[in-house]
Amino acid sequence: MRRYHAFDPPEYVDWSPDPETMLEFSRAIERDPERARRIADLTAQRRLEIYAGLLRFRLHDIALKRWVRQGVISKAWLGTGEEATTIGPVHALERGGPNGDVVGPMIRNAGACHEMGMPVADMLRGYLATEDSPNRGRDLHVGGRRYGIVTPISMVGALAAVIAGYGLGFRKLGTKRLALTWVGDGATKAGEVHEAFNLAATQRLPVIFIIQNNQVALGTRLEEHHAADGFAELGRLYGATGAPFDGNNVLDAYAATHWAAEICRAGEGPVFLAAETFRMSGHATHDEKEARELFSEEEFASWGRRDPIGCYGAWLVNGRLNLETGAQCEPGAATGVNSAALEEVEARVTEEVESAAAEALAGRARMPRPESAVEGVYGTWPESGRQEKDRF
Ligand SMILES: Cc1ncc(C[n+]2csc(CCOP(=O)(O)OP(=O)(O)O)c2C)c(N)n1
Ligand SMILES: [Mg+2]
Repeated sequence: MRRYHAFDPPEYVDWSPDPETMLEFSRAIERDPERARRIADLTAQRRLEIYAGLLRFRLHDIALKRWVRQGVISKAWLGTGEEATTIGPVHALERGGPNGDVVGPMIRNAGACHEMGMPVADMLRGYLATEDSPNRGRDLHVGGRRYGIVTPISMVGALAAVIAGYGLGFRKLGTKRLALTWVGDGATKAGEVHEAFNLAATQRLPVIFIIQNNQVALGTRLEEHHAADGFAELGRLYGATGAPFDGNNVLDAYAATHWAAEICRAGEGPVFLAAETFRMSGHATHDEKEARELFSEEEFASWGRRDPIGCYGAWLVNGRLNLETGAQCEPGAATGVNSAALEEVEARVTEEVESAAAEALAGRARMPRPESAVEGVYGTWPESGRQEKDRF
């Protein structure tokens, strides 16, 4: 992927595949035969779609960061370095719009929105708070039922209970649909998250909870708010199924979620997946300096070597699959062809995100009418004219 010196984490600016890290990447996807089988089944096209998803997420974040620098918006919450924890799982779901699986993304999981089908322009409009933004300027958290995305609110932990509710609804309706959300390491400490976990476990709901351990909650390091050894045991402690995955390895994330979805659809949910990853920037764009002081240079360097886009791209380029023909080959034999395939994807996604940013900015002058703040809320529903399809 092209580097953006002004926006990328410094560790990525000069990134090249580290042999030891790439070995770990391969081991992670070969370790479990169940997961290895699911990855082997991914066609060349689906592998490229996953790559496009990772790029779209990072480029969306870069577009926001550029707007912050230009003074268009005051700050932005980014998922830099954590993209695989969002993109892999979404690609393992049945994405059927209003009739498919449902996701509840937190702000760190913005990439789930575009991979569920929401146009990037709409996501960016959410930040601009314009009249044409998905929630008409109310909040930068966006979603849409037509895409199967529950619009989050900023209170961390609240979504876990809503997603358990979706699971209960799907069960009662007798569908095979499932609901998935991400719970940050910090958010696991919110009381309602425990209630959601317990309800889902006791009712065996079709829900996947991904504990996204990025080692930090705002300015608090993991060990200051969490005394246990990680989150891998969490599912078992609630009497449910659980497993860890490598949060920087998009294929491991995909395979673990694909496996979990099967369990949920068989009526044996919920599944708790524990992802280990790292926040390569600040909590948002305002505290990058403080975030750099919270962890050592070595910690940033070590996680930087595991950049999810760099690693997956390098794995694809030197892999056993010719991405143009879909044919198996000797590792590295299709290097040139595969590089060209990735470059083509990147050119397309870059153009998509750049056009989306321009499109969103074009609506900047149209801010919502102040009176509209009381429309479309409980007290005035449904007189405000919103359609049933927009309702959550
Ligand atoms: C109930 C609640 N308390 C506090 C906050 C302020 N806050 C926003 S994000 C955050 C940290 C969340 O940490 P974590 O769950 O690990 O998610 P991360 O930001 O690391 O992705 C806090 C304390 C909030 N939004 N909601
Ligand atoms: Mg965190």
